[in-house]
Amino acid sequence: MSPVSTAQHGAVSVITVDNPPVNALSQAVRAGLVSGIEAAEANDACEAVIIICAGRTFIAGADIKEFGKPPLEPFLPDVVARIEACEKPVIAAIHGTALGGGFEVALGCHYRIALASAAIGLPEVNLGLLPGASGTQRLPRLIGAEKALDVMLTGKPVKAPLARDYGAIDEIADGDDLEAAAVSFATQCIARGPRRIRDMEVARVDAAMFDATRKKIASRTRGLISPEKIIVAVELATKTDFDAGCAAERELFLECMASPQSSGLRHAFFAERGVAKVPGVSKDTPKRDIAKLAVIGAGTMGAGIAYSGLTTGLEVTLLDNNQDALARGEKTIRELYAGGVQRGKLAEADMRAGLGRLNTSQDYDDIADADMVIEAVIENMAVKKEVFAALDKVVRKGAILASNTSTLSVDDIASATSRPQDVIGLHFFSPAHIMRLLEIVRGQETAADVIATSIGLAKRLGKIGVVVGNCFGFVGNRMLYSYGRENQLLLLEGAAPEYIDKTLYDWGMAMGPNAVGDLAGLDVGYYTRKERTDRPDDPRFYRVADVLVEMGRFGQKTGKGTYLYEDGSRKPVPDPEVNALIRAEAEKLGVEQRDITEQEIIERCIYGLVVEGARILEEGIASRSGDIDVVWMNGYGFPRHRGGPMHYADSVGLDKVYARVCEFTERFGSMYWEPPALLKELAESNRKFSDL
Ligand code: 3H9
Repeated sequence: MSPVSTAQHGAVSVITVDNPPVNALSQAVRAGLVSGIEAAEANDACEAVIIICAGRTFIAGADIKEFGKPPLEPFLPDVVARIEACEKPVIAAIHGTALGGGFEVALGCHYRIALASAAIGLPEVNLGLLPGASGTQRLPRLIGAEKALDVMLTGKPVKAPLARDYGAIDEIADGDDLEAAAVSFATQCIARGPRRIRDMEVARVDAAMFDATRKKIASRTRGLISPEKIIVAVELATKTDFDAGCAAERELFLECMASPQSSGLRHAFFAERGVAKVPGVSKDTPKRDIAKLAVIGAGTMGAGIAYSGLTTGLEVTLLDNNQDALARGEKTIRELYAGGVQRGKLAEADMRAGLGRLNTSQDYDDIADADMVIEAVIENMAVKKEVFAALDKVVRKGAILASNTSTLSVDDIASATSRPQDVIGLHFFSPAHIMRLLEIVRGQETAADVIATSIGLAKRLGKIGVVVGNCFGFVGNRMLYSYGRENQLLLLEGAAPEYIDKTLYDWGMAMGPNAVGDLAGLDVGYYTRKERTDRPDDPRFYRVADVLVEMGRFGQKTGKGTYLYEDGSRKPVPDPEVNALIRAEAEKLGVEQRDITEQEIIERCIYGLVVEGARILEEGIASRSGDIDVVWMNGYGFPRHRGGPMHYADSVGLDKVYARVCEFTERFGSMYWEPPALLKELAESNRKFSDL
């Protein structure tokens, strides 16, 4: 059955698209739209046409699942052109989100009416693309080049009332009955006749605006190709006729579509939605009610978690046995709220209500009725066990007991309680109220409803929850060890910190590893390494970092780490003293210093991640390679346009990655570079991690 149907309402033909979940423009929808328009045109009783959608939204775009496959006719630009060419007025009736190709369909229509709750947008940039069905040529004609650029370069949806102010929507429907409002609006449109955007002139624009835009977005779009192509296409809309503009847009679109960047970003899109599919946990798994949250430990992390909980309406008790720490934690929460209000992100009333839900305490008895407890004390097993033993005694049965550990065994922590089924790891990333990632660590005995509830909590907090298995460092920090290890070895082998950092930053990482270490505090890693029972027998292992910490150089917080920080500045300045120290350490350890290429830095650090990621997959710590990618893109500054380390390896070709890893085994020994059996197997059978 076609996902597109037509019904007649008096003089108005109503074409309805019904292609759940988001009415994406599959081939059948495209063909159905063309047939619907042709039938309406041939129908003498029809004087106007409405395109409307069933379900939760107007068309949310081209069908991304079809991308990368041979294109099927009719092509979307032709569908949009066919709608616009209709001799009878065509009206788009929009609810939910009209996005990408969906909004381009609406731009092909002669008029647009929307529910006040609807939004329009051209988010193609988020997929490494540009609007490819004449959006770059039509939207500037409708709302001017500057606003059109803003819509396309941010990729953010624009709410219907603002879109009407821009001129992108003609009418906001009264009430919720969109179809009735559209039918009534159609009578006005019949009187006005078709109004085609292709025939409109683009309002004059100062040519300098394009370069100003380039400068404005430069740092935000570092390394990306599609934003520049969007600017080029919109600039063309102001200079050439409509058809030439569309032809140029098509070429730019196809270039983007063929780029590894778009493939990486499309992978990111699906991988982030894929994390919701968790083995052993289905949509029907019951969830426990969470209204009262207790957070143990009022440090930066605890305060950030408490604040996140408050902003989503939870009642939160922040508990710390140290009164000063508790006061500091409360102050942090108040400052976070005040900052939100100052930046216009929060209403004062929300701040008051949030702070009204905050309690502080030094007494475990005060959290006896909590629905969930999140422990955020120092990363030390003995201390954590003490906390969990105390929780076990006091907190009501059925409450979820979570640890914000970033590395330690959730099973060991659970063993301090009589209810391991209620214990789970919730690894927040710092700053907890900003970072999107939440690693949800299932222990051996964690109950399915505890996992389901934690996934629900992540959503409620606006985070992406990735469920992972229990091992030292889980997915993220376990892999970080390999990445950091290679950075540290490269330092000893003669690559300067600033050289390594610049190489990886230019490759796309949000920051270089040495700058990150100084930001996070080198002491943090130092103490975590001390907790490791499986520390490799290698005197070079994190040698430079250890020596720096033992000298009191913790990073930004002490004004000195791998770099120097002058007068409280956050700008890393290379320190000749550190370079000399590294040379001396290399000599002591018998490591020969040499010239190291950028390619070697990238391959050793990134393939270090890939090798560890492959082991993680082998051990079942991650359910699929996409989960690992989501962790690294959202928690560790891995460039989204490279799709995460595992997708990146897939895109390079696992045969090539494997060959390089084998070379590293030869050169650097098997302690770190023994190729995982899974990598070998996939490389030899010409498969990818994403095929698993
Ligand atoms: C484009 O249009 C190019 C054109 O300019 C030119 C072409 C020539 N296709 O996000 P959700 C699936 S580029 C296929 O969880 P929400 C999604 O994978 C496109 N599938 O729901 C998920 O599947 P599953 C421009 C899609 O309510 C399910 O729908 N458009 C598509 O949180 C639910 O998704 C965009 O970039 C799609 N286009 O959010 C819009 N979209 O259940 C992308 C969604 O199996 N989409 N799915 O995991 C979105 O931003 C959000 O999905 C939306 C709904 C806001 C619509």
